[in-house]
Parts: sequence; structure tokens; C-alpha cells
Amino acid sequence: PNTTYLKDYRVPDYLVDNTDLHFELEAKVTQVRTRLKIRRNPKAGDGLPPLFLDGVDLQLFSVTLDGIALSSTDYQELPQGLSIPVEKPEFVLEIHNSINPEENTSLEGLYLSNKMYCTQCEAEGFRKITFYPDRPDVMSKFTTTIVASKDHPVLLSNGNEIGRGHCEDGRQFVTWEDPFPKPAYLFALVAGNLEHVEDVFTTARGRKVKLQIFTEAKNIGKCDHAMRSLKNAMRWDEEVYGREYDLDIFMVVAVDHFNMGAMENKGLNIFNSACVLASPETATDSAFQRIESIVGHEYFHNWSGNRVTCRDWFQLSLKEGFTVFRDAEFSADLNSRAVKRIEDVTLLRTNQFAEDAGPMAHPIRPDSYMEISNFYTLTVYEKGAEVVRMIHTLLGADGFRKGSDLYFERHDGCAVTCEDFVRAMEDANQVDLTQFRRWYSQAGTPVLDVTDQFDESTGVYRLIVRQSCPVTPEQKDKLPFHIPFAMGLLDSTGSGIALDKAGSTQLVLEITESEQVFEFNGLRERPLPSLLRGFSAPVKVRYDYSLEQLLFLMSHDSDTFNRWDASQRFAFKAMNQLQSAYQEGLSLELSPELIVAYRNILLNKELDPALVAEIMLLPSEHSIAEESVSIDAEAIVAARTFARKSLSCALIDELKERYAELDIERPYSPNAKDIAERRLKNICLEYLCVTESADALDLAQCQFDSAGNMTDSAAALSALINYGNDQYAEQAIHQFYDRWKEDTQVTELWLAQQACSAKRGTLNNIKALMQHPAFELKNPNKVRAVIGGFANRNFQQFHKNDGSGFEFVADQVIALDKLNPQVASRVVIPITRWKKYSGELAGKMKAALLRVSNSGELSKDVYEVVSKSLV
Ligand code: B3K
Ligand code: ZN
Repeated sequence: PNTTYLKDYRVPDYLVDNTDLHFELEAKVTQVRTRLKIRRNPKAGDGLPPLFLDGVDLQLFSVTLDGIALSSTDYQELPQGLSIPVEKPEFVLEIHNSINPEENTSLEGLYLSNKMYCTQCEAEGFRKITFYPDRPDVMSKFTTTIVASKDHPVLLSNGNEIGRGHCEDGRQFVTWEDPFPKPAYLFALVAGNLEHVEDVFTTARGRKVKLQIFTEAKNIGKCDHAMRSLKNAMRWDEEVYGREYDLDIFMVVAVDHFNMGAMENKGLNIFNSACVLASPETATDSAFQRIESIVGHEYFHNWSGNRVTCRDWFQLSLKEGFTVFRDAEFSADLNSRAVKRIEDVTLLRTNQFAEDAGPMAHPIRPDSYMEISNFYTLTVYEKGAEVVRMIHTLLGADGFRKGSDLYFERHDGCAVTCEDFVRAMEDANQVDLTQFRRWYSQAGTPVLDVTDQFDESTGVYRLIVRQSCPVTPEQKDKLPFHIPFAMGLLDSTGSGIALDKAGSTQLVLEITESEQVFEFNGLRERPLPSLLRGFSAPVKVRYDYSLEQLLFLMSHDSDTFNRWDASQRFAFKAMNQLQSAYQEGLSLELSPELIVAYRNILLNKELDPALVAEIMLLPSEHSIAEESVSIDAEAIVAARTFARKSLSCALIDELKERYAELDIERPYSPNAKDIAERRLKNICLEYLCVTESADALDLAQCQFDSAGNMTDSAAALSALINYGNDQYAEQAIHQFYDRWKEDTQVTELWLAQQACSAKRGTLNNIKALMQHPAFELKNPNKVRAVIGGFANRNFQQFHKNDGSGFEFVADQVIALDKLNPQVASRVVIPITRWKKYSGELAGKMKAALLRVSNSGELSKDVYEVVSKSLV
């Protein structure tokens, strides 16, 4: 496969002013007729080069130029598209081709999900629909006519409906017109037997927007939460960014077969059912929160992505980093800000840091790719959002808003670059972000090594900060980053020390050099530093805190995030000790200080239960692995299992007490307070069950039998699956399935819980699950639940010493690659990080990867990931 380089970017040779599409939908042969009004791009230079149109898996019938049919010798049909010699700077091109939605298992282009037609065009799926200059800097006004038989009564596309009627043969048609020019990746079409819920949103200027959510009839009762979230998002974007919605209608469609979460097509968002449908009986709290944030995310793209789009796919983080930042702030404003931050940072630290340290590491604006689908990564999304957040921190909320106003005003209707975003921020604030731009071009997670000195005689305290960044593929030497470093100093009573004349107890230091010293004067005693408050930059901070100091920060830091972070550092230390003891064959003992600290936290009723819950959850196996220089999977499992057992035995009474206190009946509501209380309650339940005592398991059984919402029911099921008697586990699994087998979302959860279970998710059980009627290899959600659950969330079984987990994943990658390359190329990731493993696991993992590599012809997607990780 070829590599595409950012440095090779050229403006398009031709522009398309109008795109008229005409579809006749049939499962096996869908006819597509396209009429394009094309003109030479004045910015592309002189002459009239041949017109190139991308096209993949298309059956071509005819090409007409200005009404004259071309013969097949007048153009060239190449594997990747059509090349047509051109003699005039402006012309109308008509193309007739067909496609086969039924056979399309890649879920890119036009495909069928259950009985419903739908599309996914980002990044390069439109070329699987018709021949077209499929690149985001070609923006065109689209009109779309859909013809279908009566069993697909709902026919949708972007923009406004401008016509409908019946054909003589009994079929019907609907025509849509989108007044906003857009790149082809934002095109969408849906056809099916769907119902919808409807609402109205009145914009700040008083315009009425019709809101519709479409789904199969059986799910119509599961749309309320998404509708509420949509209205909240529309209001929030007006209030925080001054952005009003621009069409008279906004539609959302739920689809069962979808490669990712959702897609921001103009006026017609298409969602993975799991990211839009919810009811208290069937969806957990985290599903409710996920839906709110994804509905917000896709809605926010209407400005950050659609009105202002990307020039090329290297600029993906321009829309994704910015939009993730926007959705994170939306969720923080509507729920608990601290908990949202803790969750996001945990994801970044465990998974993005691992990506940044692995074979596919890339800057948030990559320099090259073989397959762009492989770059929809945590780096582009989550680290990209952190980079935008740092700009926000450096400029302050008002400065950032000035910058975003200028960005939207300057570039409305255009396809632009990350550079344009940064320049708008600079110009609106008269600041210089030259050095800051390195965040866009350098990969890897920077490390800050912090030491300090206190001179008692002068009262001067110095913080010495050294920054470095590990080598990543193709980037050896890195230049220093510009890092906003939020910090405070605590005195011995735990109060914040004034750090400037204005009396602020928190400063944002700007780190720009590889080594920098910051001085604080007039201190009476040696202070305790609280570093990188709120995780003000996506970096690792090393500072040698003692256990005592960490405990002090846990109870006194004014920054909630850092209180939690201190608990994490504390737990990491304890877990490292256990790991070493295990490796040396010594007997294990959990640090008594940790037990005391956790008891205090568990009993502290002043603390937000959400924070207590986050602290009680020890760092996951994956985050311990990410912190390790060389991963010893067995030792990690042993250490963490032991720590959890010790905590649960030591705190049994306290756990029971808190469980009982939080176990109150109330009508379900997914608000921050109730979610936090349910979460803490269910964490207590799980710890109690770790002891496998009969009382604890009775509690779980009782909760399982009587739960009034899916959060409690799923937590109880998980406890029964993972602890205690196999027979009860078996019974619960069956009972749950019987109750919910008609519900796709609950069934997915049921599959995932088994696949993720250290106890139940053995390889044999996973293989059996894949034979279960609830499983479907062609459905990405089921693959993510079972295969993804096993490889990404079942640390113990996946890392079995015999390498069987890796071999299994290799087999699945090989099978999936023939059906759905995008999904296959995600499934392979866990076996690409073999270099980080110690002992025999590294070799076994590499062997599995080699087997994939040698298994015959691979998709570009899998080829890129596999070849890069074998280098
Ligand atoms: N923009 C889409 C992602 C498309 C992924 C294509 N492989 C969803 C989102 O980020 O909002
Ligand atoms: Zn997005």
C-alpha cells in the first residue's frame, strides 16, 4: 500500500459546485446517478489536467460530459477511480453506476443494517457510492433524490425536504436539498421502516428547529434521553460559544451496525444504537452519560467540523480535538466537573499514553498514513482535546472565546488547517504560540522531572523542572514543548500559600525550556507542592512524594483532581511494592497506611461520593501496565488481586455500612448525585463480594432480583459472575439473558460482562459465546463486546502465559479482515505492543502478530498497523 504524506498536499485541480444524486435502492443492485457541475480550480494553476474521480467497488455504466456520452476509450478506469481527459474549464459530468449494499460488510459507503439502508462516508467512504473527488477540501451543494419500495417508507438525506411523490411502479421518492456546501464525507442517506419522536428547539434568536430521532418501532421508548441531551447541547453551544444551529431540521437516526459511535453528517446524524438509545430499565448510568456526551459531540461538529471543516485528513484533530474539548466541557458543566476530568484523564493515561509509547505513535497532526481510518485515535481525539484545553488555559476563558469567534468568522464555509486554528487564537489575543505548535508535530508523552529546594535562611523555595520526551517512530530528538503547568504550594496546615502579590494560591507556570527553575520567596517553612493541577497538560510528572505527603495532599489539596491524583500515586506505590514482592517470591502484604487511608476515605461523609468511588477503584491492570518499564502481566494480576482482597477483608464492616446507607429506593434519574451514589454503592458491593462471603453474595443476589434500574442490575450480575459459586453465576447469566434477549443493547452488555470477567471469560467460554445466537461477527458492537472485551478488558485471561489469548486474537483479526477491515485493525491493537512485555509473553505476542502478517492478502488497514509494529 502507498503512503500519503502531509508535505505532498496540493489544492484540488477541479471544484464541484453542485452535486445532484439520484438513488434507486435495491439490496443487491442500487442504481446511482450523479450529476456534477465542475470547474477548474483557479488556485490550481494553468492548463487542464485530466479530472480524477475516486471510486472503489463500483460498477460503472456510463459517463456523460456536457450531455455527450463518452465511450470507454475516452476515459481510463483505474483500480482507485476514473481519469477523464478534459478540454474545458467548466462542464457538467453525469455518471451512472451501481453498488451492492447487501454485500457491503465494511460498513463504509452505503450498506444495510438489519433491513435499513444507511451510509457512512467519513473519511473516504463516499467513493464506495459513486465516482467523486472524495477529499474534504472539495465542498459542494448537494441535492439528493431517493427512490425506494414501500417497505422503506422513511427516506432521509441532508438538509431540507423539497419534494416527494409516487413513481408509476408503486415505489416512492423523496428529494432533499442541503443549502450548505459540504465535503462528500458529510453526505448521508437513510431508508427504512422507522418511527420517530419529535420535538422543537427555539434558538436564542427565536428560530424554531424541528428535532427528530428515528429508530425501529421497538426502540421508540428509548429516545427521550438523547432528545433531552440534544436540546441541552443546542442551548450550551449558544451560551458558551455563541453558535446557533443553521437548518430548520435536525435529524438523528439509530443504527445497529456501525463502526464507531456516531457520525455528524449535516443535519442527519447517524448514531450507533448503543450511543443514542436508553431507558432506565435497559441502560446503565455510564450509557446515559455516554449518550449525552456523544449527542453533544456530534451536534457541536455542526460548527467545529461542518461549517468549518478540514482541508485534508492530516488536519483531523482540528475538528476532533476541538470537538472533544467542547463535549468534555459540556459534560463537565452539566454533571460533576471533577469526576468528568478524572474519567478523561484516566482514559488518556491508560490508553493514549500507551498509544504514544507504542509502534503506532503519531503526533496529533500525523505526517503520513497508509490508511486514514487508522488515525481516528485517542491521540488525535483525546490528546488533541488536551492541546486545545492547554490553549484555553493559556488564554483564559475570555481569550479563548475571542479566538474561537475569530476562527469561526474567518473560516466559515471553508476547509482549513490546525495552523489556521492556532493563528486565530494568536490573532485574537496578540500572543505568540510558535513554540506551542510543537504539540501538533511531535509525538510521545513528555515527562517532567520535578525536584525542589528550600533555603530556610532566606525563605526561598525553588522548583526545578526538567522536560524530556521519549523517542517515537521516526522522531528521535524532540524540541522542548510549551507546557502550562498549574500548581500550588501547601503549608503545614494544608492551606494554600499566596504565590503572588494578588494573593493567588494557584499559578499557571509556563514551561518552555528543557530545564527551568521557578523561585518563590518569603516562605516560612518548606511547602508541599501540588503539581499539574487539573492535569493542565498531557504529560507525566515525576516528583518523589513520600507516602505521608501523598496522604496529606489527599486530604488537603484544594484541587479535587489532585486529591484524587495523590490517591493514585499512593496506590501505584503500594501496588509496585506488591509486584516486586511477588517477583521475588516473597509473601505479599498490602501497605497498612493504604488500608488506613482508604478506611478514612470510605467513611468520610463530607467527601463527594463520586470522588470516594474514584479513589476506591484501584488503578486498573492496564494503567499499572502502562506505568511499567517492562510489563510482567502475571505479577500485575497477582498484585492487584491481592490488594483488592486485602482491602475488602480489612474494610468489610465499613463497606457494609456504606452499602446499606446508599442502598435507597428512589425513582431513577441519571443526575450527577444519584449516579455518584449508585457508583459508590456498587463499588462497595463488588468489594464485599471479593471476600466471597455468603452474606455478601446474598446482597448481590438480592440486588439482582430486585434492582429497579440497569445500573444496579448490571452491577449485581457482574458480582455474581465474578465471585462465589459457579452455579449461581450460571443461573444469573441465564436469567438475565432470558429477561433481555430481545433487547440489543442489554444483550451487548451481557456479552461484554462475560468476556471481561477474569473468572468467566476464559478462552473456552469466549469461543462458546461466539457461537451463541446473541453474537454476530458482522456486528461491530458484538465484536467489541466479546473479542474487544476479552483483549482489552480481561487482562488476566488475555495474558495467559501459554499465549493462547494472543493466538485467539490473531485468528479473529484474520477472519474479520475479510469482512470489516476497520474493525479488524482495531482488534489487532492489543497484540501490537509486544515490545513492552517481559519474558516469554513478548515472543508469543510477536509470533501471533507475525502469523497475521503472513496470513495472505491483508487490507490496507491491518497491513499498516501490523507492519509498523513489526519494525
Ligand atoms: N467523525 C466521526 C468519526 C468517523 C470515523 C471514520 N472512520 C465521528 C466523530 O468523531 O464524531
Ligand atoms: Zn468527532
